[in-house]
Amino acid sequence: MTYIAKPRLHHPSLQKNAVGYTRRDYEGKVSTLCAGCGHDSVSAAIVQACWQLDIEPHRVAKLSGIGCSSKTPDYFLGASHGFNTVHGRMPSVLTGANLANRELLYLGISGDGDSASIGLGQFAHAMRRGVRMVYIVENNGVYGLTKGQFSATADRGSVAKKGAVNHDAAIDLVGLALQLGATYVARGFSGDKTQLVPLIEGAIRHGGAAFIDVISPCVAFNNHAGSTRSYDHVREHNEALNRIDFIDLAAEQTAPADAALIEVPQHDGSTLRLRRLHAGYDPTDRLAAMNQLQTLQAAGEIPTGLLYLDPAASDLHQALNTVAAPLNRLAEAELCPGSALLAKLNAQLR
Ligand SMILES: Cc1ncc(C[n+]2csc(CCOP(=O)(O)OP(=O)(O)O)c2C)c(N)n1
Ligand code: SF4
Ligand SMILES: [Mg+2]
Repeated sequence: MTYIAKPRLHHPSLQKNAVGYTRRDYEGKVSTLCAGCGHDSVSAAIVQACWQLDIEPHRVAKLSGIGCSSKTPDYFLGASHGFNTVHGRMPSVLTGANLANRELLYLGISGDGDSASIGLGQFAHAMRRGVRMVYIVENNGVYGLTKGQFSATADRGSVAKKGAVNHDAAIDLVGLALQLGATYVARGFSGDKTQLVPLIEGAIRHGGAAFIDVISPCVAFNNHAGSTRSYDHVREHNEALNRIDFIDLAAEQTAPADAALIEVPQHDGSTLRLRRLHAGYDPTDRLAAMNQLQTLQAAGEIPTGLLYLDPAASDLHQALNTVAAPLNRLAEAELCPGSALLAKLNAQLR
């Protein structure tokens, strides 16, 4: 047996959400990750967010690549659709699935090795195309599964467990996502679930490419002094720019009286209310976000929170003007244009 199934029985009095599911219905198998691995906290945050947002588990598709992080979809949403791709190829498989059926919620789970090394091109194109999904990178600065080599997101000067120093410049996935046109960009920390759960909820409600970089320490290979991805280092340098206070689904809103609150409307009529923790930070200004990020990171800080949100976000389906119905629901007459139309199309290309 390569996994441990969780007992299905649970207490009949467990609280149910609006669609009739308990929190336990959103769990998966028992995790086989190291005790204390940050990735398990990210799984717990996904469970919490989906339960709170009343998402039916069978309406979710979770896709991943290869790595400890990419194993985690087995540990949450056991009743959802799942696909474990080749290393670094999650974004293209997710793009295809999304184009075939836009009615599902797509969760792309990846690691810093999976997305910043072998899958960097895939990551970039999914962001620039605006594939509607929640793309989470569980970022620990190492290849956890293959025993702790530095990944491409490791900071220059960061020290490995056995003393080697990383001399390469780090790839900042948040900076890249911003530059590539992602319309929801956030950074969380697996050690701060209060911040992370609303960030995931906001991403689920978002109408375009949502990217969340979650600093998720690897306790086996990158949690020592000198590492910039250890629990201690991240706690000490975490600079939260804002907090999502709540996501309100009602269309009618009254303006908040508190100047520290900012309200950002989402494409579906919901509103996301943010509590400003950094004076003057405007999360709807892409250039300002890029500037602020660079400034804080140069000072050794780790900016977290909702870094950027485009309220007018659109997605790949809108760009391609695709049919709304899932392809498997189309009948032959809709799928086959007929020989007359085909001849006309061919004539246009001659
Ligand atoms: C094509 C291919 N190349 C290399 C590997 C070896 N490999 C497996 S996981 C991994 C890196 C995983 O790192 P990351 O995505 O950061 O996940 P983590 O384990 O740290 O969560 C590598 C290089 C592989 N499985 N497939
Ligand atoms: S090796 Fe690291 S990333 Fe993998 S399960 Fe253990 S702590 Fe987590
Ligand atoms: Mg990693």
